[in-house]
Amino acid sequence: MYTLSVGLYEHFFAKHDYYIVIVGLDNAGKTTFLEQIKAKFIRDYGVLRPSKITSTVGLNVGKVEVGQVRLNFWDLGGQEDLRTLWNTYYSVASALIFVIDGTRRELFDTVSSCFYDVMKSEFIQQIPVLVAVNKSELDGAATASEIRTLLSDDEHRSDLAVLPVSALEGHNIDRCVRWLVRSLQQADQKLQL
Ligand code: G3D
Repeated sequence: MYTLSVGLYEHFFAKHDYYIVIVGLDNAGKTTFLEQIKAKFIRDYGVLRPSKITSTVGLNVGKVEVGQVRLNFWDLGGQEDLRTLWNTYYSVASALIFVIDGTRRELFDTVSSCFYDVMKSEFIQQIPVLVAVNKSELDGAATASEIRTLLSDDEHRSDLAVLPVSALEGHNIDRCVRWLVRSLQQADQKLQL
């Protein structure tokens, strides 16, 4: 009876943990993006002022709960020498967020080859991928469809989304998180079939 009660409790109330890797070139806005997620989904979270946010060196972590789901974020450093470490996280990741500075067109070739390298991973091919086109509030920022063309993404992948965001202003952050939760749950359902 005790085991049954614990089983039922876990079924209905236990949080399901997912692990989400955030990558992208240095200064794309990864840390600001994660700060906004925490600000929006953690009650009374003391958000860092943008001036206090420094570029990701090593790893920033964050944990938020959305309904029955707990999202554990790992924001990885984007400098060239740190990028080689990204794939050590892929095998345990449930989803990946690739953050792009939509205003730095001179970096788009680098972004494109970096994205290609990420997508080559057999682990990443099996999990939801969200491309966040950041700094979209600034004049001249690339649109989501421009970035789709740049990344030559596979339109047939339903678990890949490209969304314009402003991490600084919080635009579309909720939408990104809701897309992630929905995609992660759909991926789980497919595994159970
Ligand atoms: P990183 O973690 O990817 O290295 P950061 O990037 O989050 O440290 O952000 C790098 C710089 O971009 C920061 O500015 C930050 O305020 C700015 N930034 C992040 N997101 C946005 C955005 O949506 N819009 C605009 N306009 N700026 C953004 P500084 O000046 O501190 O380098």
